[in-house]
Amino acid sequence: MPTPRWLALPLVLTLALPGAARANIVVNGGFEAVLSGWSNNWSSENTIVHSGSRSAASGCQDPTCVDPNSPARSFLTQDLPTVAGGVYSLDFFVNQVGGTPNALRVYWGGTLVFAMADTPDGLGFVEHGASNLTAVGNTTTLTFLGRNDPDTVYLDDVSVLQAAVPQPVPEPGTVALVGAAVPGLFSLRRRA
Ligand SMILES: [Ca+2]
Repeated sequence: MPTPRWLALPLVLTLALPGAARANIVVNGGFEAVLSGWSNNWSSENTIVHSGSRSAASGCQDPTCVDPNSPARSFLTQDLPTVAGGVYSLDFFVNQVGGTPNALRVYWGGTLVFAMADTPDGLGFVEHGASNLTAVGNTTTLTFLGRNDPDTVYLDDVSVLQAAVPQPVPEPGTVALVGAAVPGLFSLRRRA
């Protein structure tokens, strides 16, 4: 039975567009669905946001808030679906309201990849991130730990994107085969 023409088309497009659009693998990274998708002891806020109508917030007051080994840590965690060995970039917005002491630490698969401390008050939301993050497996845990003794740390618009994957150069024989196969399909269709 001849292969329908519409089955051949996605194959051609895939070959022509190797750098397809990359999707954010974080669920509810903008916290518009409150804290759905996250394991946490933070709160959801609707007053101070970077975008939309909600952000995540912590008013944890102690150095233990950002100690990953402390039961008193203030954590916001999500298990991300990753490709083992894949390289990712992380991006997010933080607003430390109220002055010092404050802190934010970010862990990727249990490894500290970002830290900030004692940000002055009044800066508003500031964009931060980390790049060249390698996935340790098919699931990688992303964790934020937050501290703000005088008031609140706000987090919004968390995204994790896979870096562009270098495309293997097709074997010359493969290209010739595809090139020959597509006109062949069309000619079979005409004869049907
Ligand atoms: Ca938001």
